[in-house]
Amino acid sequence: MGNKQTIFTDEQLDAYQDCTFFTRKEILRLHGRYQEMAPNIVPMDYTKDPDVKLPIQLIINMPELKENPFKERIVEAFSEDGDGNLSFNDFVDMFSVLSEMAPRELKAIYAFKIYDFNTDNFICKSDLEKTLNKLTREELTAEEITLVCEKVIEEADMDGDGKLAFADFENMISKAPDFLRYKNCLKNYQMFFFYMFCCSWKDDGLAKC
Ligand SMILES: [Ca+2]
Ligand SMILES: [Ca+2]
Repeated sequence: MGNKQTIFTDEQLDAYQDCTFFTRKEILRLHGRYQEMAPNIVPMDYTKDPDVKLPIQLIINMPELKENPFKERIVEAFSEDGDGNLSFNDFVDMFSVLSEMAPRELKAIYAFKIYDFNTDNFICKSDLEKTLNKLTREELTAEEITLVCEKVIEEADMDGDGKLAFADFENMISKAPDFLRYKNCLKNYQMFFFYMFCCSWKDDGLAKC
């Protein structure tokens, strides 16, 4: 008695453990971080599943995301309401996918969502241009960006419809296992793809949470 946590029921913690890569202790720690961002909104008692969401502006200022050029897209990809607001469940899912324990296949699914800026389930030329502009912090000229994007689509588009479905994207990533050796080689378009993929995830959430 006395030191038993009362934030979640045992069943809730078991469910979080089953659906994420976290231990009970890590879930409680994440609740602490979620709560401290907005102590007036987030209750200490989650046993009755309170309907609480934190706005994207609070989340993107977390140290794990602050420097990431895709921070808004990352948060939006995990926001169930689609507006970028995160419930505690969304918040836990996001950190779980960002963690080192999450398999590459799962990260790939979310990376695809992140780069699909206009959310039409394809990565098209305009999505790639936005991605490349963010990655290179606008160091490339418009012509260079267009050239790289055309090359990437040409190489990765297996069914020839001019845009990349998830299968194209996944295939491209799987062809580039030695990414680290080629990190700075933007001329190698396959590597560029994997570079894109890794860039969103390079700050692993769990280590710092
Ligand atoms: Ca798209
Ligand atoms: Ca295609």
